[in-house]
Order: sequence, then C-alpha cells, then structure tokens
Amino acid sequence: MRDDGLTRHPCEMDERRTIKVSKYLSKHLRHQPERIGLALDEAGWVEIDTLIAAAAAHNFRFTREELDHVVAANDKKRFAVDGTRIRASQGHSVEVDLGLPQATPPPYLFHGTVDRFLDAIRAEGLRPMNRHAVHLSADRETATRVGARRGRPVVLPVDSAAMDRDGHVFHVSANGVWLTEAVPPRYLRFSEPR
Ligand code: HQG
Repeated sequence: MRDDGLTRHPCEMDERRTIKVSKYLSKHLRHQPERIGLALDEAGWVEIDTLIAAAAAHNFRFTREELDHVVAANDKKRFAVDGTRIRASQGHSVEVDLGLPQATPPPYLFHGTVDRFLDAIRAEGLRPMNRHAVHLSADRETATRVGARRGRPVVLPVDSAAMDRDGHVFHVSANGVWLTEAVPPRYLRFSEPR
C-alpha cells in the first residue's frame, strides 16, 4: 500500500498518518533540514512549496492540504504557518533565532523529567542537552506528559520568579512553551511528594 496519502482527501487523514507527517516535519524543520536538501532561514522559516518538493524528492509525499491539516490538528501546535512559509515553533537543535519576545514568567514553571536524570540535575541543574533551551511548562499536567515520554514522570517546580529577579531571561514560544538557557540547581524544588 502506498502511504504517501496523495490519493486521499485531507479530511480522511487518519491519526497515524497525521502523526507520521508531523514527525517528518519536526525532524526536518527542527533537526535535519539538510537531510532533504532544505535550508531554513535564520528564523527557521522555509517556503512550504520548497518543503513539499524536497520531501517528495526524498520519497515522502504530502499535499498542502495535508500540511494545513497537520498544522491545525497538531496537539501541541508545534508548527506555525505564515503565508507561504512554515517553521517549527520551538524544539530546534539546528541554529535558528526564532526572534521570540522576552517574557516575564509566572512565579512557578514546571519541568517534567524522570528519576534517572535527577542526580545529574541536582548537581548541574537543567541544561538544554540537544536543544537550544531548557523547556518548561506553565502547568504540572503538561510537565507530567513531557516527563512521561521517558518513563515514570517526575515534575520539578522551578522558582521562575527568583530566576527572573536574578536576571535570567525567559522567552515564550508561539505554542506556550517557556524557554530559558539553563536552570541552576538552586531554583529547582526537589522535595516533591511522590
Ligand atoms: C534532561 C517535547 C541530565 C531533561 C516535549 C530531559 C517538550 C538532564 C532531557 C520538549 C539535565 C532532555 C522538550 C542534566 C536536563 N543532566 N539530564 N543536567 N538537564 N536533563 O527532549 O524537556 O513533542 O531535549 O529532564 O513535550 O524532555 O518535541 O527536553 O528529560 O515540550 O514538540 O534531559 O520536547 O515536545 O530532553 O522536552 P529534551 P524535554 P515535542
């Protein structure tokens, strides 16, 4: 069976196909544009036509309608469309300057992780690892889901008010993810009841 979806109407796009296209977009708009010969501009944007053609040339076919469906239906609003262009709203490992506004965080933000990282996090705080920034959530539920990708979730509250007072810079992405360069251990609360 062909899985390129070209013959299907976008409304018939099932969840598996939507997720598959979404993952493909994430991979090439955040991490490996060069894999399909794509060049993102300095803010991470690429022409949608160019993206569709580059993907097709690498045997992954989807239509503009399907792309629009994926962008609109995406559970986390991972992608932003601006006229003829698209970019990932956050989560990049490639060098981009998203030009996000600086923002004052709420008093507490939350980071979802798992037990096995806690010793390292206690020692060195939260680091961006492969991404550009540490990702923080505005609510516990979201942080719990982020942690649960890796195992039994552990949610660490972050004293973002204190970080803000101490001059740490925060940005908020178009899809509501809070980003900061690093979170030193003193701003983390480890005494969460399990
Ligand atoms: C951990 C997904 C050891 C950190 C999610 C995390 C989010 C450390 C992992 C977004 C550490 C990095 C980001 C340290 C942090 N030592 N481990 N010093 N500091 N860590 O995926 O926050 O589906 O880069 O706890 O929903 O898990 O892609 O970050 O476990 O919003 O849109 O190192 O990615 O969104 O992992 O997730 P990640 P994250 P998307």
